[in-house]
Amino acid sequence: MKKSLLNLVAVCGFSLLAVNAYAEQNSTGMDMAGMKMEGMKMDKMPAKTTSATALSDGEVRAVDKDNKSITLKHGRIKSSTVEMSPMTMQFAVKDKILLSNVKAGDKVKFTVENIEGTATVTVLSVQK
Ligand SMILES: [Cu+2]
Repeated sequence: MKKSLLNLVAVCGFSLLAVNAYAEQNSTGMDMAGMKMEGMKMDKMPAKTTSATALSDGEVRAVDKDNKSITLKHGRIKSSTVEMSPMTMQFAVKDKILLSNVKAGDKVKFTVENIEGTATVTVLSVQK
């Protein structure tokens, strides 16, 4: 019993990586045709695959362009690699250019991914 559960987890993990890689190349995202689904419960999949590109809400508290970081009061985060409850914290920013149009007080939509162990903002857009 336990062993088959472990196998299932391993298969799911690998499949998610494959889907993410595919999505980045094509942006069609949900093409599951090539995946082997036997022995896998479908209700395990939707939450993770659909959240891969989901944006989180945040409010900017501070911007530090020199250190490529931003402090956000953020809502719930659920990206493909990061899950977090609402809090205020500092994030690394993948590219300095993301900070060029943003300032403290702005409302933003953003995505955070785990890049080499650091929660890093990869997408950031200011809400008007
Ligand atoms: Cu947080």
